Amino acid sequence: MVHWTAEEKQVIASGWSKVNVEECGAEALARLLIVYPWTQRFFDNFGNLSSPTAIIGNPKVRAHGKKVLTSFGEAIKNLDNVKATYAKLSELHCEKLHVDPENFRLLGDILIIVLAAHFTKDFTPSCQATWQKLVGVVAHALSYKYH
Ligand code: HEG
Repeated sequence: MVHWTAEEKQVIASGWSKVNVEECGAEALARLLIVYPWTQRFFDNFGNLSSPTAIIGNPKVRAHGKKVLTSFGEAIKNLDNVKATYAKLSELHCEKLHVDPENFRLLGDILIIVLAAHFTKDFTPSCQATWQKLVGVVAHALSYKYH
């Protein structure tokens, strides 16, 4: 099981309290779709994704980004139990959505970039390491039910 120190828990709790889930979620998903355009194939029912401007202004991208980051918040509420928290979601992404788990890692790295930009001077190297660990744990938990 993953162990979290009191300091790591503190970094995550205080960082997360400053996150605007709607804004950061929308930004992270839009960046994923722009920087790694092949990820657009999972969202073929989202309408116009034909340019960065279209992606950033797409209300379905915004809504889904918020949904994903809200769900990320569930991992934060259940740090000692992320695998169980995401068991159903892992099954869904594997069996129904067929999302390659590599994409969880890509989104995690993008999320760190988005968070770092929002935290600015508070984003110390040890803070970075803690968020890197968290996105790794989330990606691992979401990949858990893949076979
Ligand atoms: Mg996934 C649906 C969470 C990464 C593609 N994703 C969902 C849903 C949640 C979620 C909560 C709604 C589930 C439901 O309707 O019951 N996703 C989630 C998390 C993360 C993630 C927490 C990583 C941090 N998702 C992810 C990635 C892709 C992806 C990287 C693809 C590149 N998700 C995806 C798709 C759907 C969901 C295609 C269905 C969207 C729809 O049609 O509404």
